[in-house]
Amino acid sequence: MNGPPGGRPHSSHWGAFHAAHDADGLRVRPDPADPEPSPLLDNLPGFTRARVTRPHVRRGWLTGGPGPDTARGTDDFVPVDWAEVVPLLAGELDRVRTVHGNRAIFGGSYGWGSAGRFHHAQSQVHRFLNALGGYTRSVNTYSLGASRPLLRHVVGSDAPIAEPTTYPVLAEHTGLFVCFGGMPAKNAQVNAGGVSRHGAAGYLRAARARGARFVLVSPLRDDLADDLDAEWLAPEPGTDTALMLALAHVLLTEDRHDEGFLARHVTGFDAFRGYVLGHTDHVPKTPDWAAAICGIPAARIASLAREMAATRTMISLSWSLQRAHRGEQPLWAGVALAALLGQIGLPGGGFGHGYGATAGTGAGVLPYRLPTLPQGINPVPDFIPVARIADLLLNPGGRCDYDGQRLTYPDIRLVYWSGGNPFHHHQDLARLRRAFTRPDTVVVHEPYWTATARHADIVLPATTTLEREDIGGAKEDPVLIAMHRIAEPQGQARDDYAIFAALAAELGVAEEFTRGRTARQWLAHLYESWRAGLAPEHAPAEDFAAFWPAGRVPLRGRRERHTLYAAFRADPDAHPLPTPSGRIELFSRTIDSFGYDDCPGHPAWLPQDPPDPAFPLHLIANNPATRLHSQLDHGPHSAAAKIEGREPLRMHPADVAAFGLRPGEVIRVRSAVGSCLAAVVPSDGLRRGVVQLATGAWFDPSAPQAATCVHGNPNALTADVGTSRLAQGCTGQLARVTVERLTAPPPPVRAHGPA
Ligand code: PGD
Repeated sequence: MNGPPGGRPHSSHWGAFHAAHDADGLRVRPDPADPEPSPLLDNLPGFTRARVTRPHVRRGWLTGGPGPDTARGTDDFVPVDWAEVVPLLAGELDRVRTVHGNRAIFGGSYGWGSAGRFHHAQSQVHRFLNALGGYTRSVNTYSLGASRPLLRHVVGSDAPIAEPTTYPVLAEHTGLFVCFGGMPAKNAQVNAGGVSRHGAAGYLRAARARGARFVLVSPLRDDLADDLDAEWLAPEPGTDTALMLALAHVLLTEDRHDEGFLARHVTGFDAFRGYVLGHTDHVPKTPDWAAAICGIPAARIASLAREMAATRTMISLSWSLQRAHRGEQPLWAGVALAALLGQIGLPGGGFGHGYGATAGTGAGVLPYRLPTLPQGINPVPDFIPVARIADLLLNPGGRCDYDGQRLTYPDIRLVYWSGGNPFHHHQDLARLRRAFTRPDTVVVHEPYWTATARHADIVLPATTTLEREDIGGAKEDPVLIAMHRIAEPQGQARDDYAIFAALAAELGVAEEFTRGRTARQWLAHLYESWRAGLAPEHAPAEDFAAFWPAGRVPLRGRRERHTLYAAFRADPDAHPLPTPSGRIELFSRTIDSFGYDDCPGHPAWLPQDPPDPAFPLHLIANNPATRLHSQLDHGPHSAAAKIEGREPLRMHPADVAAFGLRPGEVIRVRSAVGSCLAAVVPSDGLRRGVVQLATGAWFDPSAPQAATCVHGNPNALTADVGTSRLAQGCTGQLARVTVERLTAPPPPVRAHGPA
C-alpha cells in the first residue's frame, strides 16, 4: 500500500482503492474512508506475473481432437491466435450440443472471480451458455454447502446468512459472545463484490469496551482477535455438536430453558429434549459425556450454560463449522441451543451464522438489488450440488442423494470454467485430476496459469479487473464504485465478455448475448436501468455520465440496525417462518422422512470415524490470511509468508518435538488420500494434536515422487465426501493426517512458473 495521492478509483473483493500503473509498477492507495484497509491490497502488484498472455491449446487435443485423455495436466500447450481458437472452440461447442445435447456441457463454473457487476465471470459464462441452449449447472457454494439446504428446513430460508443481526446492535446489546469456530478477522478482510469500509473489528472492540465477554470455541486461538480478551476453549476438531448438546442438557436439567419461547416459536422440542436427555437412545448428553468427546472440562461446560442463560448471549456459528463431514449438525444444534435460551429475536441475542466469515456478514444489507447482468434462462434441468463435481465427471449415469431427491449424473462431454479454480477449491485433488481426464474437452478462461488452466485443453487469457472498466458494489457496502481501467491488458488478454461475444458471433447468437452493446454501453445500461427502478429515496441523483467521472455514488437505505427474527419473536402467527410449521423446527418431519442416517430428523451427535493411528493429527485446512482463496498467491503479501517457497504448517511445539521436526523444516504431510509438502511453524495457538495449513497455495503436482503437491495445497489431503445426503456440501475444513521428514531435498515449486 504505497500509493501517492491520486490514481484512479477501483475495487476488489478485499477493498476499495485508487491505483496508478506505469513503468515503475502498480501503486495502490486504500480508500481513505476505510478504517482498517486490508493488507491483501499488497498482493495487487503481482497482477503482471504468472499470466496467460495468449490463447493456448493443449498439444494432444490439437493433434488428436476431443476425447478423454490422461495427458491433461502434464501435456504441453501450443500458443495459438484468437483468429484460430475462436472457430475451433465454437465448432467444439456446436458438436457437443448437437451430438450429445446441452446437458453434456457442465457450466457450473463455481468460483469467486473478481469484483465488478458486469464482468462477473460466472454471470458471463452462464449468460453465454444459456444463449446456446443451456448447460448442467451447480447449486449452493463451497462456503456454505450444508447451511442453505439445512436452514431451509429448520428456519425456512437463509435469513441467518443473508441478514443476521447487525454489528451496531451486537456492539450495544450483547453481553456474552459464544463463538463456535470464532469470528476470524482474517476472513472479514474480504467480501464478495467488494468492501469499502472494514468495520467488523471495530464493532467487536466497541462491544468489548462496553463490557461484553467473549468465549472462543475453536482449536485455533487466532479465530478471534487478541484484543477481545476472549476465554479460549479448544475442543477436539469436529466435536462442537457434542459440546452444544451438553450445554442444552444443562439448560434442560437445571430448568434454565425458556418454556414460553419454546411453546410459541418452536416445533419439535419434545423430540429434541428426549434425545438430549437420553430418553430415546439411553445416552444422556451430559457435560461428562461431552467432555470425553470434545476435551473441554465438564465443569466448564456446565458453568458456561449457566452464564449463557443469565446473560444476553449471541451464539455465533462460523461457516467453517459446517464445512466438514456431517456439517449440518453443529449448525442445527447451535440453532437449537439458541432456541432453548429463548433470546432469538432479541437485540444482541439468539444466533448468527458467519460473523467474521466475510466483511459483509453483519454489516446490514440494502433493501434492493445492485446493477446485475441478466443471465437468461437455462432450460436444462440437470444440476449437481457444487462439491460433487468429481463424482459427476467420474460416474456418468450414477446416482446422488440430495435433499430428498435422487439425482442422475449426466454424461458430461465439455467442461467450461471461468472465474473459479477447482484445483484450488475441491477436495482430493488427485481424484479431481482423474475426473478431469474424462470429458472430451475442458475450456478455461483465466488471467493466470493456475492449476485449473494447466488441466484444460483450451486456455483463453482473461483480463484482470485492473485492465477493464466495471461497476463495483456489494449489497452490504455503502458505495457503488466506478472501477476505472488502471492498466493495459497483458499480452493478448481479453475481457470474458469480449471472448464470449466473439464465440457468440461465430455460433450465430451474437444478438442474444451482446444485445449490440459494447462493454461501456453495458455499464451505462445496467446503471441507468437500475437507477430507474429504485425508489426515489434510494436512487442516486447522478446519471451514468456524472457517476463515471465522480468515481462513486452513495448507496442509500442499508439496514444498519437490524435484529434477526424480531418480528417473528413479537408475533409468530402474524410473521410465521416459511417452514412447514411456521416455527423453528428442532425436529423436521421433512428431513426425517428422507431416512438419512447421516442427517436424522433432529440435531444429533453422529460419532466420528474412529481415530486411525496411521494419521494421528487433525488437519484444519482453513481460509488463508494472506490472500483471497488462491487469488494472487504469487503476490508479495502471500509470498512473504511462505518458507522456502512452501505454505507454512502450524503445529503445537509439543507435537513438533514429538515428531522430531525442526522449525522451518520442509516436511511431508500425508493423509489417506494424498500428500503435500509444507514448512513447519511451531505455535502454541493450536490445541495439541492439531495442525493448520491454509488453503490457496497453487496446486503443484510436478514431482509426484515427493508428494501429490509440493507447494502445500491442503486439498491434496482432504477427502472428497459430502457433508451428508441432505446437503452434499464441501467437507474440506478437516482431515486426519500425519507428518514425516523428507529423505531427499524438496523439489522446486513450479506452480507460479510458465505452463
Ligand atoms: P479463487 O481462488 O477465488 O477460489 O474457491 P474459488 O474457486 O472461488 O478462484 C477464482 C479464480 O478466478 C482465480 O483463479 C482467478 O484468477 C480467477 N478470476 C478472477 N477474476 C476473473 C475474471 O474476471 N475472469 C476469469 N475468467 N477468471 C477470473 C474458493 C472456495 O474454496 C471457497 S469459496 C471456499 S469457502 C472453500 N473453502 C475451503 C476450505 O475451507 N478448506 C478446503 N480444504 N477447501 C476449501 N475450498 C473452497
